[in-house]
Amino acid sequence: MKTIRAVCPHDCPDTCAMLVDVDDNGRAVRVRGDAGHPFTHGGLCVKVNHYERRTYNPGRVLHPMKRAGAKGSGKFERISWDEALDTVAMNLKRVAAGDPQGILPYSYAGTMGLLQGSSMDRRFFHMLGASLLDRTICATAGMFGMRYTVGASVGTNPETVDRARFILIWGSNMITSNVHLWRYILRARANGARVVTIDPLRTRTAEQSDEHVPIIPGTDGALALGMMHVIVREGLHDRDYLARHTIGFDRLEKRLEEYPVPRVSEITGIPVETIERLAREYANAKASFIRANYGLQRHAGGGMAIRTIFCMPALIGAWRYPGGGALLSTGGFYAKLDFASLERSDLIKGHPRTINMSRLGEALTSADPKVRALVVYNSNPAAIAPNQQRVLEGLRREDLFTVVLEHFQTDTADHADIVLPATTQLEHMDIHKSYGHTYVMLNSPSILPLGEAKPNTEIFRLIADRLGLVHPALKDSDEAMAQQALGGIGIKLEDLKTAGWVKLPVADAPFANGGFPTPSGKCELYSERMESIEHLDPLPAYIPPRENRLSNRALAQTYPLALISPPAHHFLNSTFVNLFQDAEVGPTLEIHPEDAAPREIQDGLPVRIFNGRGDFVAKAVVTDRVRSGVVSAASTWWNKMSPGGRNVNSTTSGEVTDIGGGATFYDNLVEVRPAD
Ligand SMILES: Nc1nc2c(c(=O)[nH]1)N[C@H]1C(S)=C(S)[C@@H](COP(=O)(O)OP(=O)(O)OC[C@H]3O[C@@H](n4cnc5c(=O)[nH]c(N)nc54)[C@H](O)[C@@H]3O)O[C@H]1N2
Ligand SMILES: Nc1nc2c(c(=O)[nH]1)N[C@H]1C(S)=C(S)[C@@H](COP(=O)(O)OP(=O)(O)OC[C@H]3O[C@@H](n4cnc5c(=O)[nH]c(N)nc54)[C@H](O)[C@@H]3O)O[C@H]1N2
Ligand code: SF4
Ligand SMILES: [Mo]
Repeated sequence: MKTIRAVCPHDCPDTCAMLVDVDDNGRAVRVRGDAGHPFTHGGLCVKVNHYERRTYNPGRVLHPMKRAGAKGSGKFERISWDEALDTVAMNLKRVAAGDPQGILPYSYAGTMGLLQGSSMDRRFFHMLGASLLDRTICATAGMFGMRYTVGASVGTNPETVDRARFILIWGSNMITSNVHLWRYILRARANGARVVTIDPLRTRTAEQSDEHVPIIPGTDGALALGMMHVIVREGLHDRDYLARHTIGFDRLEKRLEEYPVPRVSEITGIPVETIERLAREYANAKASFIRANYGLQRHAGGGMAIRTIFCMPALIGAWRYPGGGALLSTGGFYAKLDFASLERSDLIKGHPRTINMSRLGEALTSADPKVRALVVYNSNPAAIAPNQQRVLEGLRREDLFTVVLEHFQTDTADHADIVLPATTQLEHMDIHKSYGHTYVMLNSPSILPLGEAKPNTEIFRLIADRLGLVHPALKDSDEAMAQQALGGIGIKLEDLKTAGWVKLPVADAPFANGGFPTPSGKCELYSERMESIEHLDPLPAYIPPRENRLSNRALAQTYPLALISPPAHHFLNSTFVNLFQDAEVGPTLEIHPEDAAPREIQDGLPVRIFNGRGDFVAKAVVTDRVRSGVVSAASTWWNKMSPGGRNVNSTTSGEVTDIGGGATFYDNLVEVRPAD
């Protein structure tokens, strides 16, 4: 028996350190958390606790396959790697001969490993001159919101959160989607901090908080402005911090006059007294911590909302204290990793266009020049992309050649011409950054690849070779690429192999004395770049959802309910749906009794959820866990495991956020009826 150090690869802020026990036959028999890791402390979540079962699952795709039925039918037959590579190379060559921009790579964070996620794949597509992909599906609105305000995806050092004195969990279901931070929250609470959760749903996290504030989706920016209004009106702001470390307070002060509390109460659906009390508690505690998460930026004004919330810690000087401040992502602390060497954008051939992944439906059905070949890896767009009707219409095009690199036969793989078997984290090496802590981590392979599976990196090396592309960068081994990336922060791969992880130098209160990574070095309450680059208001402002009872009254008359679709506890986006479908009670729609009664909707019976874009069917759960006027469908189910073969993304919009071109999954009005 031996034990190998590994890392959970999934798209989750926690990036857990794992240990894999391998028996003498080379079989992984157990996966567990590594108790030595300073942030993840040895716990894994329910999804990954038995990770070996995912790797050895009988449903794994272990051989190359070609389509043997209509697109979407899921009928395939096994072929050799040789035939698969020849077919892929021939088709990519054919498309590239016309216009290489007709080739579209489509990937996201199925694995967050830097090698299997964004190394050889990028080099390959760059050298081909393929269309570039703007990876916006999750986080770009908030990322740009932070960038214009505090300079980058940086914030509170997560390991100091236990020292916070007041905690706002803002649009985060932490116990489901970021459970390792919860331990720090509990310690802070044991030390006297109050914990308040702002969420339209009474989630597991809201339930365990001291207070739950149910907000109307997409109105968080207004709440932040209202709270800042109260803070300034009552003189609770930190004049010294503002003078030294921010720009534009005088202008912000004027702006805040436009957000008196009654107006904010009308927009957010939160009582005036609650807003005033929260503002005072937040400001008086000084070492106040805001855990913002991505839920609240999946709306038309998502970038501005995050920007507005990130103005709050500077207003009260919370950055002065360990545990104070705000956190959405720690990703920006890794800026010195050498991404340029990994991805080699210097190799880009010509001047290819960029396609926004959140608009895949549009790209596949109306881009000019046409998308003629699609290569999907680390993602399942047939299930997770918005505007699903358009996406599926595109994926079914007979003149589109689609390759999917996968572990499982997903909805997207069902639409492939060629499916290629990819290795899982136990079968390949990788290096990792995190968006919830500050360690660089190494995943060593613990077992040999199963069947004929190969790492993404190797698959792209092989395709490049078949295409006759010649460049030393296309020959680099995984180890060589890891070393190139680590070079930027002066870490040796060998040292990482010994230690397992290396902590980045992040101070306990990184912005106690300013030093924000903005052009001015200050927290930019007034952002010239918002105006010059984005042509948006340089000051925080409330940008309402596109689909909301106040901002679009006409639409709200036909489709009165705001539908959100946050992560299900046992799924990770659409990963694990085929393994844990029984742990969730089938696709559900949570609806408040006051909304259910007039529609004669009964608990446990199927309902049809619809709007102008499409519809899907789910089982009604009549509950006051969701605020009235809001309905919630835990996500993201595979279409083929959903009644009618469609999931919630049949109703979500392909419109994008104010900044960052992000998806607006939760900006979505619908109507609900009992299903026949
Ligand atoms: N178990 C599990 N963990 C996950 C994931 C998963 O699918 N399953 N997904 C991973 C990924 S990719 C990501 S990006 C993160 C996402 O992590 P989060 O950002 O935490 O996830 P969301 O569910 O999008 O948003 C969290 C909460 O926001 C609430 N919410 C929705 N709209 C609004 C709003 O307008 N305002 C406010 N205040 N709250 C709102 C939802 O009800 C939900 O409870 O989690 C990661 N971790
Ligand atoms: N309605 C609604 N839709 C949503 C969301 C929502 O909250 N509501 N959340 C959105 C968010 S935040 C995100 S991040 C996206 C996520 O959407 P995706 O990035 O598509 O994530 P997953 O659905 O988890 O699919 C990842 C796929 O990658 C595969 N994979 C994993 N590792 C590897 C590997 O090493 N090699 C290869 N070739 N494949 C691998 C997995 O098997 C899995 O099928 O979904 C978005 N869609
Ligand atoms: S999904 Fe998140 S919490 Fe679960 S093991 Fe992976 S990193 Fe840890
Ligand atoms: Mo995400």
